[in-house]
Amino acid sequence: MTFHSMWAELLPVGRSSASGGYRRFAWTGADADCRDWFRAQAEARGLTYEVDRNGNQWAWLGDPAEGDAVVTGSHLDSVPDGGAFDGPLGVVSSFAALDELRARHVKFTRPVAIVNFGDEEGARFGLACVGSRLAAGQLTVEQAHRLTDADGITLPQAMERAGYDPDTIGPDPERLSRIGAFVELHVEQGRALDLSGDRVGIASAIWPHGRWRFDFRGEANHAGTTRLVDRRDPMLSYAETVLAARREAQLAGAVATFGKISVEPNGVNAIPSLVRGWLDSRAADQATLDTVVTGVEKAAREYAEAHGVELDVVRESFTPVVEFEHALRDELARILGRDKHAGLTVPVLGTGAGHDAGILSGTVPTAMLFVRNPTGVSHSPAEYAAEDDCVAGVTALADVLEGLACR
Ligand code: HGY
Ligand code: MN
Ligand code: MN
Ligand code: MN
Repeated sequence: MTFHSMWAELLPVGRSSASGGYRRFAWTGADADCRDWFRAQAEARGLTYEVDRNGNQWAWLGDPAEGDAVVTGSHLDSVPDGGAFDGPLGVVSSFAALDELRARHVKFTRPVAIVNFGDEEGARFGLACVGSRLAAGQLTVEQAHRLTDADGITLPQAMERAGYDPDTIGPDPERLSRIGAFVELHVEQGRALDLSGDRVGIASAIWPHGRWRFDFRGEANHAGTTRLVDRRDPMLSYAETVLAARREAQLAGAVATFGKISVEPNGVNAIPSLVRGWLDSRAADQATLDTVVTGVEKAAREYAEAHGVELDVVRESFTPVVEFEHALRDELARILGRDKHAGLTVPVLGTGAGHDAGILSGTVPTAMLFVRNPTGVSHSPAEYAAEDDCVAGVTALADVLEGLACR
């Protein structure tokens, strides 16, 4: 199957006809369809298919027990109204790269695997990279059991309903110890490659990032009859906090976003009793991120007090800075530097986006390839990469796999 035909097959899965965006949330029907697709791709190629204890899917060429495997892959789930590329580009390119290597008649000297990590985006349960975090022991079983979606369904319940055994979840050091190198190909989520005029780049680092939940609690009351001075309106302190986040991020050269909010009772003619907003903040280094989040929280407390509102701030997740392994990165640069399609020097770039590769990097030598995104737009239906660039990404990934697994 060509890149194009695999891409076309996956394209309609979980796509909203209203927005054109994707809603492939972990352990839902759309996710199951993506997983079926992955399994079919593995089986069509005669690869050994397996699902690990955390629900991540693997397709093996060669014997995993040999160890020192070269693994590639990404994720198939999406954010709410996400684009087609974030995640799937890496998985589809992995299968296409393997096909290309087989067409080159290379001789593999190490086992190779393709992986689809479950619940990378955290759109349903609020925590990103659940599958890789569990495997790497960066999320405990107890924490995983407490993850709950907007309908009150817990992660184990959702897994069970999707036909997976939730009792097996937990650290998977044995499986990770078989991996000698993990390379994740991903659409770029910025415009660095477009600006440098390159189709493919190599990742240097991932910014530290996290999610914080701000609960502003006030008093529900009638929107028509309650005098302004008598109100304890949490929406006001929330709104001021959004502005403070922008200010703090701008001052620090970081980013801060309130992209999700829930309001109770959520009535057009009621002053809210609760406004819950989620802050996503990221910066190039830890100290800067701390400054931003501390600044936002301090401002939020002042606004809350001014409006007679109570505030709780909970850090829901945090991922420290990731510096990808230099030796593997240099190896990728050496391999790709030989190729005309990627130019003589391959750009090396950092990113503010989280990835399973970042989670694994503490345990396994890990690297990433980025494919040009001409607008830089991501986490939106407008996310795009040109087919020529995707095909260049496949060739680059095939070259990397050949360089690593066929020496
Ligand atoms: O960066 C993120 O928000 C997610 O991990 N993809
Ligand atoms: Mn994403
Ligand atoms: Mn992604
Ligand atoms: Mn009334």
